[in-house]
Amino acid sequence: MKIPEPRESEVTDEAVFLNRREVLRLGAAAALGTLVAGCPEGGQADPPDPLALRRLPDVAPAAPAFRVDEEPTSFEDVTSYNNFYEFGTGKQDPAREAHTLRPEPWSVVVDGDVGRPGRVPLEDLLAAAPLEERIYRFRCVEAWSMVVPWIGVPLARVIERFQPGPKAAYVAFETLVDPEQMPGQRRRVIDWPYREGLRMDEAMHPLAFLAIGLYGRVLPNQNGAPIRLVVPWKYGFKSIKSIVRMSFTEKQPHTSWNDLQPSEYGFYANVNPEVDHPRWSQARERRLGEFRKRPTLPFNGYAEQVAGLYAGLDLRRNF
Ligand SMILES: Nc1nc2c(c(=O)[nH]1)N[C@H]1C(S)=C(S)[C@@H](COP(=O)(O)O)O[C@H]1N2
Ligand SMILES: [Mo]
Repeated sequence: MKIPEPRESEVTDEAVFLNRREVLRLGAAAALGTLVAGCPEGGQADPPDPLALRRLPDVAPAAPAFRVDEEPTSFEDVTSYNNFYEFGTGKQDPAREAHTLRPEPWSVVVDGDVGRPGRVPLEDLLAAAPLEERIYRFRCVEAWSMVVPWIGVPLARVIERFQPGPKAAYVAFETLVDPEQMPGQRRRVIDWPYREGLRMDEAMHPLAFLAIGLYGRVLPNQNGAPIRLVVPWKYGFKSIKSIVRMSFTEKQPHTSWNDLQPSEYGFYANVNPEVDHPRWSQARERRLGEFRKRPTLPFNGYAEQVAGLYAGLDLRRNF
C-alpha cells in the first residue's frame, strides 16, 4: 500500500530542527544532502516479509484494559513508516537500512540504585513475566498515529525483579551505540546514545510495556528490535528502541529530545491536545492508513488510567 504523502503538521516534523542545526554545523551543502535523504518521496521501502520474522508463542488476547477497540494499523504501515534516527531521519530509512542491526544475542545493563545490578541476557530479563499482548494507540509528536498489537512484558514486572533501591526515583534507558550496526550514528544528529526516562511511578504503571514483538512475531529491526519501550499515553519519542541499559537514578535523567530542544519536547511528553507544539497544533492527528484527521485525546485516550499520576502538576508547564 502506498503511504499518503505527509501533510500539514507532518511536514514540520522532528527532523526540521535537526536540519536547521546541521546547516550551522556542516554548511548548506551537507544540510541539503540531509534534506534530500530525509525526503519522504525518496522511494517506498519494502516492508519486511512477516513470514521471515520469527513467530512468538501464542498469547491470550489482551485484557480489555489493555486493548483499544480500534482497527490495528496494517503491518505494512507499522513497519515501513518509522522514526529511528540511528538509521536515518527519513520515515522510510529504517525499513531500508536496519538490516545491519544484530538483535541476537542481546543483553541489558542494569545499574544505579538497584539491588540486583548487572548485565542481564534478554532471555533472563523476559523471565520476569509471561508474554502478553497489548493493543495500544501510539501517537507521535509529529501528529501521526497508529494502533499496534504489541507482544511483550509489563515494565513493572521487569523492574520489580531488579529490586530498585530507596533512592531510585527515575528509570533511565539507553539505546545501543554501534555505528557499524547503526550507520545513522556516523552523523551526530543526536548526542548518541538515544536516551529516555520515566519517573518511577510512571514506569511502574500497568500500561508501561516492554515490547519484543508485534503482530505475533519478533520486532522487525526498524521497530526497535529486540526490545523497546511502549508508553502509550506519551508522545512516541518516549518509546525508546533497542534498549541496552536501564539505570535507576535519584535525579531526573537527561533525555535526547528534551536535551536537543527543551522548548519543544518536554520530559513528561504526555499526549495533550491542548498544548500545541511551538511549530504545529496537537489538537488532531492522522492515523496511518487513513485520510482524514481525527481529534487527539488527552493522554492519548488513557486519561482514566493515568491522569492521577499527574495530580497537582501544571500540565502546561510540565509538558
Ligand atoms: N533509539 C531510538 N528510539 C526511538 C526513536 C529513535 O530515533 N531512536 N524515535 C522515537 C520516535 S520519535 C517515535 S515516533 C517512535 C517510532 O516508533 P515506530 O518506528 O515503531 O513507529 O520511536 C521512538 N523511539
Ligand atoms: Mo515521534
